[in-house]
Amino acid sequence: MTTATETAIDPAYCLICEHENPGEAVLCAHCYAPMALIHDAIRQNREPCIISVVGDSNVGKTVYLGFLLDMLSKRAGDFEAVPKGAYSINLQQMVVGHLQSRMFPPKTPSEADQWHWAYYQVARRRKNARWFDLVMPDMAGEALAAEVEAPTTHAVIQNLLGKTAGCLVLIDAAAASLGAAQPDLFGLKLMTYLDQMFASKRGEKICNPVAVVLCKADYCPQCFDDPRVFAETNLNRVWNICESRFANVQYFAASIIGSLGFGTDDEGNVVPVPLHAAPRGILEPFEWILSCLE
Ligand SMILES: Nc1nc2c(ncn2[C@@H]2O[C@H](COP(=O)(O)OP(=O)(O)OP(=O)(O)O)[C@@H](O)[C@H]2O)c(=O)[nH]1
Ligand SMILES: [Mg+2]
Ligand SMILES: [Zn+2]
Repeated sequence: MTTATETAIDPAYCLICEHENPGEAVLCAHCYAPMALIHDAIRQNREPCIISVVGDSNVGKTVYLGFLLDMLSKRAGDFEAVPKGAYSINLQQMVVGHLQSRMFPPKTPSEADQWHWAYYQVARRRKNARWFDLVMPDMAGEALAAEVEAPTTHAVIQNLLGKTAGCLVLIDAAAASLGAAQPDLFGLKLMTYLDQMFASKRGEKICNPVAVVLCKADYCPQCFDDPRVFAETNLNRVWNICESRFANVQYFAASIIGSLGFGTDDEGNVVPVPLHAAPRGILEPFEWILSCLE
């Protein structure tokens, strides 16, 4: 039997990329996953369940994930959630702190060693509920785009998505409702990439649950009425690939902002100012993914 102190100094295999790291390493030398997370996961002695939040740059991944973690730690819904390690709280602290100061958080740097990772144990508050060890990194949209264009550019993304049990694909509904093709085209690229990552047998549909989350729905509230119809109409390319390749897809609308003002930044650019946060539709996609994995 190994004790907690022994585990911390023993060399450890990264649970994301399987690279062997010396015990004192802070980040995995190969994929930059925090080693504290890996030691915590080894101590649990059960396979962690990786849920990934993916999407283009600027769709709202950081804001969404920060609020999701914050809601989980406040026991929203019928969840009981325990963050493992102070590093797991950094993302929600950063996001909530910025919004309280009426600012959006900064763009996530493309370098994987700068990303926030969260490791949570989550279960429903009911008898004999299964505990999930959830690993959720906040990836940068630009790094994801580079990886999707040229697979293996970012080993960490490929390893992570290859091990992902369920995925939240965030799409900018506000831009899509104004007729922009970029959200749909990038979504299509991402779904094609996920199709390759999750593929088991040729020709068979992918069974991993995929929640398509229509973000910034406060700009286009009709999205909340029927997210599926919204996607079919405004994100037809994504909708089609989901129909033909993914067996387990559900559509959700989400928004963090209750009211938005506009101001100028130091360089005189007009920027949105979040006047107050009113999260809506944040837990539902996550709840649905867990219900598929239970
Ligand atoms: N109106 C509205 N705007 C939002 C919402 N969520 C995010 N935004 C806007 O979208 C911008 C980008 O959000 P982020 O969470 O930083 O986006 P990201 O996907 O993490 O982007 P990268 O870090 O570049 O990958 C914010 O600065 C806001 O202007 C929302 O719920 N409503
Ligand atoms: Mg970000
Ligand atoms: Zn690694």
